[in-house]
Amino acid sequence: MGPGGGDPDGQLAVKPRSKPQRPSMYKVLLLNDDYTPMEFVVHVLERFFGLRHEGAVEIMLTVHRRGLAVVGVFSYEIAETKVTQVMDYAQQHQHPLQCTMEKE
Ligand code: TYC
Repeated sequence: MGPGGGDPDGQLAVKPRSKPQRPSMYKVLLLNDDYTPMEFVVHVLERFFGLRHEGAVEIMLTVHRRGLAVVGVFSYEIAETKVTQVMDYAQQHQHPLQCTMEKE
């Protein structure tokens, strides 16, 4: 390519896509179960999602009552990291807590 970054010879193999797209965002969801202690879930929300205690209690109770809740919305990489951190931590403590992600 020339200094202007164009393609004067028309030799690029692939045409540029129509428009640059924003990266997709992903919801991180926490799922209810009958065995994970409420305090553990609150601790997870504080530790990995930076929630204040009151906010963590509120989300935990939403999950407990409704079956699941969105904990946050992140880029793919961050969402994946959060899910892995929560799942590993729950497993270390032998709780069946489940955390998943879903494209927004
Ligand atoms: N239902 C659990 C209990 O009664 C508490 C709980 C809340 C578990 C949220 C998981 O994601 C969860 N001990």
